[in-house]
Amino acid sequence: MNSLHFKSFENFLLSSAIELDLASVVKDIIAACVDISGILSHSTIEGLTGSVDQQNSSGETQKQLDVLSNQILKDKLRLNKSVKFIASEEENNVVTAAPAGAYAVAFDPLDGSTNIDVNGAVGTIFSILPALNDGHPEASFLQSGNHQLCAGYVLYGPATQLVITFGKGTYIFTLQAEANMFMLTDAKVTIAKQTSEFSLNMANTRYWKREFGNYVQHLLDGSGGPRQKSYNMRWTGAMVADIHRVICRGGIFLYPSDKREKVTSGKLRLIYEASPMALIIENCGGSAFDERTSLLSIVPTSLHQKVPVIAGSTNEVHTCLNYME
Ligand code: P6P
Repeated sequence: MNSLHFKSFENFLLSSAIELDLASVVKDIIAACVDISGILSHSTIEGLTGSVDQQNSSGETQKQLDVLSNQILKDKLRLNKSVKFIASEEENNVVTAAPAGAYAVAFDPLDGSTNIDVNGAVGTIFSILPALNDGHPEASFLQSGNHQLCAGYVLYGPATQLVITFGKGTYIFTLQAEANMFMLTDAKVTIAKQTSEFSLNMANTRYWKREFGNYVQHLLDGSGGPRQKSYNMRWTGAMVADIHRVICRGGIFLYPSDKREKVTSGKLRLIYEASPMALIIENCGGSAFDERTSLLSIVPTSLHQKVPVIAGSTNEVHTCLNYME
């Protein structure tokens, strides 16, 4: 095993010359995620699973652990003098923190939380943008995804893993709990250009636009022709777990817009899910689009804007986009 595998996240930050204040914000996010990981591991015993009697801005019933994870991240970041604004999928409005802070942090505190009750994979997705000093606090989050200084997620699976990019490649670290350290386990990850695995909720077939249905038929027919290949399908119900599989072994993740009233612009949130995942994926040589535009170029118009997501192995993403034209 080469020396990379024993490089901690701490010395990765030092050797990558990440600006110290930005590094402190990332370390606080990750410290909060380690706390969340610990709570998840005994949530069933402590009766922390199940829902609370309230909904988030997207009209989704909140889980106890959505609320708790959100609070842990907010409490940690409010203490960091470099964090000016905080936005969360679980908060209606921007939380103002340190007035002189240079950064705006957005996160989905517990993506895929419906998996909690069945001990499925869930994760925290985060995005760090430069804080803008003019205008309304929301303005800092209405910047296109290519303005992100850092994006990452922590996947709470059999292992707790951190996947992160600062715009110069994507890296995977694995938590060594006894040492309370994240150790580098994959440097400069690369997504295969081709794939034979797609990630899609097939139960929505009747709601899809015709063009998207034609693309899915292409997948089910095995792409026909002399290159006949059959596709496999995986869908976990947590974007963070499905995207992680795509990053690790290739694939295409698909959540299109459809005819349902709440999904006419897609289901996934641009600021908290799509933009950070797009930065991570593009830094692995993959592609990330809505149904026609690069996700990183989309300027959000509201805090909880939703977008379609077609992301992963570049060749398959462009095959899908060709059907959508
Ligand atoms: P569906 C979780 O609620 C989420 O936002 C993503 O993590 C996940 O990919 C998607 O929704 C699952 O949606 O419609 O299959 O339940």
